[in-house]
Amino acid sequence: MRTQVGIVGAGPAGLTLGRLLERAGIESVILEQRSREYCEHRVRAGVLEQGVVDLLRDAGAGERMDREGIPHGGIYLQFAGERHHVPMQELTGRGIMIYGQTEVVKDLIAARIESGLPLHFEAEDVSVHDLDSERPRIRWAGGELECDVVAGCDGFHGVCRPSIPDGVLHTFEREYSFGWLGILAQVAPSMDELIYAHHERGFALLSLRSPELSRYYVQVDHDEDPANWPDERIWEELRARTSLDGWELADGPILEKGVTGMRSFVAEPMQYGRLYLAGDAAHIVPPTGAKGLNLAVHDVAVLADALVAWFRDRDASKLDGYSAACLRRVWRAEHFSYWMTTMLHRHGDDFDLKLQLSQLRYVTTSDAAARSLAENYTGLTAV
Ligand code: RFL
Ligand code: PHB
Repeated sequence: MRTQVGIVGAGPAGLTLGRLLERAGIESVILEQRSREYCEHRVRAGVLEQGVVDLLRDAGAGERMDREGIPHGGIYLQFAGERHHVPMQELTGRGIMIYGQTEVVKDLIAARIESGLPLHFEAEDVSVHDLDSERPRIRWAGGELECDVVAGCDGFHGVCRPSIPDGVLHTFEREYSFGWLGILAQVAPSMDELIYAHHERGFALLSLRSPELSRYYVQVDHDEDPANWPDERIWEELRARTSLDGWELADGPILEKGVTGMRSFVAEPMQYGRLYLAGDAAHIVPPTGAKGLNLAVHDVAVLADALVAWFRDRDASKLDGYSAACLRRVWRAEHFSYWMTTMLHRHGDDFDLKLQLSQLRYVTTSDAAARSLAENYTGLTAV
């Protein structure tokens, strides 16, 4: 078997890349180790930047998103017993769309299957070879694929990044001592926009998936066992961290529960020979800035554009500059995510606490500071 672009991983990065290449008339094969069912139900991100919304629309994958997604023009920051609105749309002219990653993935899988293009689920023992040659190959239990280019879209724990020889990559990393316990609950969200709450008991985030489904998080230790959190304890803790006079969170049946650790990570460069890394395979951000999925889509937009120049015009300059072009946005998102994370979570000592409160006060009283948060959150147009 051979193809132009062999794509490892059917997450947002791999599926979006496949779609963009299809629109440009470039062949690809996607290999995914998990089942379709698993990929479509892995609960993760929920916030799409304006630019990602536009890109999905342009790629012909935005129809259901436009019907069922919920546009938001702002967020709330809550601290010291006060809730402040950050009017992002007003400050920047841009907003966000609430539409689950699970739904983006379902739409892209359905579009690919409708186009009759190759997408192999449950591909076992995937490995990549001859990356520094002109004919890199992907092998798996079901066969071998000869490619012009391999796209490593296989997430943080994938096989592509570790296949790059020692000494090529420079990695940058920060681990955090805390994580998030996240729940998906069958209850109408109690708020009209997301609430990021700073509290002495720890951070809480109130988000949603639809008018009937809420997605809530509380800060816990990074290795916390979800078994320590019966439903009643979760609701009590969410209430303790988010209640205000005259406002209380409504509860309902919990459908899903899980703990996620947090990490910042970047591998540079994001390419080696004919292998190009995209999304979580190359970088991780803590989820507080809602940037992970958005960065993954931005990477593959840059990669698709570079591949078009190369396949159509034999112009390699954009492919050669792929990593540098992506890393500017990646590092901006790394800083923003780190900043949001350290501003909002309980960590450090009383000095840290005082700095957090001062920063939160500044962001909610200065237009300039609020605009800076808003333009990063909704997605910078020029980085
Ligand atoms: P993915 O989604 O991890 O997809 C990688 C795919 O590769 C497959 N794979 C392999 N396939 C073949 N062979 C192998 N050896 C393979 N190894 C792995 C995997 O099965 C998988 O299908 O990476 P991708 O495409 O780069 O997408 C990245 C995003 O998924 C991630 O950044 C976001 O979910 C992060 N994130 C958020 N991002 C946002 O933009 N906004 C948010 O609101 C947001 N909230 C979140 C988040 C991540 C979270 N968790 C669970 C980490 C909230 C949470 C709780
Ligand atoms: C989510 O809805 O899952 C979500 C929203 C905002 C974040 C992270 C996760 O910052």
